[in-house]
Amino acid sequence: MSATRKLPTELDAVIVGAGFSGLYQLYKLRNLGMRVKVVEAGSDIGGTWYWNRYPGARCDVESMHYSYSFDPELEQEWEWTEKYPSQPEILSYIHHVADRHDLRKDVVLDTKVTAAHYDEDSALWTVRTESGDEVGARYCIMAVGCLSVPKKPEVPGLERFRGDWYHTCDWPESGVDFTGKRVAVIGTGSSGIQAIPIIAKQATELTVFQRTPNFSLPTFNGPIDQGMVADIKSRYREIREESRQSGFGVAIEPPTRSALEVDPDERHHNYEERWRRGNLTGVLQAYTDLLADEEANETAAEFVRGKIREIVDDPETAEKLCPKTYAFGTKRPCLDTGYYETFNSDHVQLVDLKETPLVEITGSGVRTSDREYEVDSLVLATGFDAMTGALLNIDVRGRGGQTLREKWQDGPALYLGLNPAGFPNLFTITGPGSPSVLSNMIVSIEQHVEWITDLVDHMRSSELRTVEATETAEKEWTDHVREVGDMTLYPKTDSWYMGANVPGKPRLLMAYLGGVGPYWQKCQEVAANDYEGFALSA
Ligand code: NA7
Repeated sequence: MSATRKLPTELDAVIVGAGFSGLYQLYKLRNLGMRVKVVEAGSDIGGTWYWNRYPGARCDVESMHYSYSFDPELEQEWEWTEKYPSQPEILSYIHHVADRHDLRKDVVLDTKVTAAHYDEDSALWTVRTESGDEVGARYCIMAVGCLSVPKKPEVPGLERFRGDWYHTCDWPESGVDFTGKRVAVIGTGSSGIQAIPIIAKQATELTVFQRTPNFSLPTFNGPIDQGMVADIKSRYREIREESRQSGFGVAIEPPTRSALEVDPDERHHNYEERWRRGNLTGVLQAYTDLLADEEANETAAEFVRGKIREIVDDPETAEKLCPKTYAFGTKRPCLDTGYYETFNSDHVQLVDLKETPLVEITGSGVRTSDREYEVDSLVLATGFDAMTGALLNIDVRGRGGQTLREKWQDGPALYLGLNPAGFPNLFTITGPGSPSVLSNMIVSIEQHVEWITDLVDHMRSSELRTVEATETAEKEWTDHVREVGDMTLYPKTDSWYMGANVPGKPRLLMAYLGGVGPYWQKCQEVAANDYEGFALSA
């Protein structure tokens, strides 16, 4: 035992990660009377919302829908202040939940898990940490988050840069003041788009380096509407259930018509009304075929481009900001507050990296194929090695010592996005092959946690020792995930959903597009049929 050991040597379950998923999993397994610890690399709980502290960080799901549903009193008591929750508010919500349910005592902070090895004789997992501690456990649950391994730009020179640099997902807790600074931001995904308007307010000069423009819609964020709050609170149970049965984990009225069967004026009017709702699903869910048919999609894409052209004064800049190379929605659309308007300020300039690619970071700035831009501070909003990055960063070994990295060399394979065959008693929360990042994450997290908890409970009451997906069930599910994805426009786009943002990463749609409701039904059926597709043994 190491002198500073933070973990016991034996547990029933180890959970890796103390975000929304790990904390809820802890709560559920502890309620079964199990010995459980959560191991967390960060210095505090919160996961995504602990790390992503960049200015303007905010969830793109509305506050009233981005919260746990398992504690009905909590959902009545908690008061969100804005339509969309900011990172500090979500973090204080997570802290409140942890305190309310006394979760912290079973969270081991500042401890990075480096390995998890399965031993076939004992049917136990040995989980190892960076400090050398080891713990044996029957179950190993990966609650590592889908967007938790930062990606830097694939150009040399960052170590030479003499100014300050920051990645949006590893932002100093004390914040950063860019007043009086010349700032460069590389990356225009959600993080860049949320941070840029705020950085622009402080910086004397802001240069935005854009590789691919994104579709972004306004949040129309503001103080939360108390009438809406009262209405939702009066029927929260019903709304939560509707969310669980929905396509993306937020209860909305599903579209019924094709975009192509509607008169262009009526269609425009509909998009306009939905634009004003200020959410992700409004325009995207206006018609049945926007994510499946290019011509239909183009009607929505052109509507959004029209908005960009209206907002941005300089026509050349507006054109650069207009996405034209992929279908609307197939890269995660962003929600912003004043993003496009920012480019109307004289001290903000946009550099199109498709025209003049990034070459290197220099001692004093950023060099493209055209010229060097001298800056004092550099912000990397360059995204993540999504969905598989955090799982593969851990040396996970299953039966026969097979590594997860070997198993997934052509892309992730799991049954139901929950368990890879050959890795008994190991579960992934919102793993690849489940709706995950293509849904309201909290709804999907709760589904997975509750399903895993029921399974573990069943194992214990039936005195079973191991559960693992069969190769056949895993293959059938993985094929199904691909087939459903292939019915949509998603696979045509280079996005992090496809692994396309990380050079060398296998290209395939990692999330399941069959819908949160149908997916949940499938998981329930599997459980009801004696965990069909899983091998359970004593
Ligand atoms: P994203 O959405 O992956 O955005 C990253 C951005 O950084 C995107 O514009 C990338 O361009 C750009 N990028 C990445 N690598 C480079 C290099 N090498 N050179 C230039 N530009 C680069 O990450 P976010 O953190 O913004 O958002 C992630 C999710 O969090 C978001 O989807 C929401 O679900 C919440 P690209 O598009 O790859 O050409």
